[in-house]
Amino acid sequence: MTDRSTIGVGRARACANIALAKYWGKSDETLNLPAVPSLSITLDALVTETTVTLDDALDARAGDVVLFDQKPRDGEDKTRAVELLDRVRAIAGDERRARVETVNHFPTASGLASSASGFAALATAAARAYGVDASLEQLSAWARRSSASAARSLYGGFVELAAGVVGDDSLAARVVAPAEHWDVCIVIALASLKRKKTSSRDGMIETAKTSPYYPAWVACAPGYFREVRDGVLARDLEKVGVAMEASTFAMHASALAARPAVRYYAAATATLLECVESLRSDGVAAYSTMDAGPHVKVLCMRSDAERVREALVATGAAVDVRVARPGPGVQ
Ligand code: 2P0
Repeated sequence: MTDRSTIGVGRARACANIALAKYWGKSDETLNLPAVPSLSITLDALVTETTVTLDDALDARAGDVVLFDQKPRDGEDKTRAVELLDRVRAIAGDERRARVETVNHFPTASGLASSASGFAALATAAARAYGVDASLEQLSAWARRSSASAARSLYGGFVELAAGVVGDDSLAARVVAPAEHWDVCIVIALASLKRKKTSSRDGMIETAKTSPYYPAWVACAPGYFREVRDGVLARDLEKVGVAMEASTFAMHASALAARPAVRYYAAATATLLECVESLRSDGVAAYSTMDAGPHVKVLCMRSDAERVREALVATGAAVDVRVARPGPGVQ
């Protein structure tokens, strides 16, 4: 039990992350454990702020209130937020319901990893509101249970999440190198502001169930992960970039071979990918990645970021292009 007089409001700010070695597929759906190891950069430009306020006026029947950008949110997003709150309530021994207010400083549900920053911020704010003294590792494991990529957003810089062992609910992410380790940028070209049709969760579950290429993906992913990890530690952009592109396209190939196909790219995606290839033939070290959405994210050195940004803008295929740098963990 916790001391009720000192608790009630928790606030947290977390940054989204972009995976250089991708997570796609689960080894344990109940505990939400990834089937493959992944490695990401936490990004300073994609921020979610969440406040959790315990509210005595909300009884168990009224339930929690979840607001995204000041609008009430129901459905799957709310269910997953309430499940996280339920787990924190069980640990705190406190039944009170909460009001959750989340503000995303970037477009949500379009493949820009809003669930990563969202659940990292929610786990942290909820622990604070309910007076639970949790370590970063515990918060990372709670966030992972809601969204595996969220486990990585508790930490700043370059972060890994191992593949999960079935039944192990303690799996948390850990830091590979701090944000200052390497002066790289991710230039994010938004291909569309539409909400995506297939969530990552549904997309990866369908891929695992029906794609003949899923076993090949699971077999190859640890190799891409090791190459990315070694490359990050050695600050070797070419090594990381080549392995990141291989991880990206293998993940998307496994999804495309699902029945029906799980397809995230749009027409603009191909134009943006071609732009990055042509930058490379002009001698700029720039490499593409894509997540569960049509956007293209480009890894390059900070000194090349402006040139990459201008080239992506000049294609006319992006609705917005922004530059992000390795950012901090949850605050
Ligand atoms: C990643 N993605 O490593 C990969 C690459 C999208 C493509 O993690 O089911 O929202 O909630 O654990 O974490 C997005 O999936 O999925 C994701 P759940 P999540 O960043």
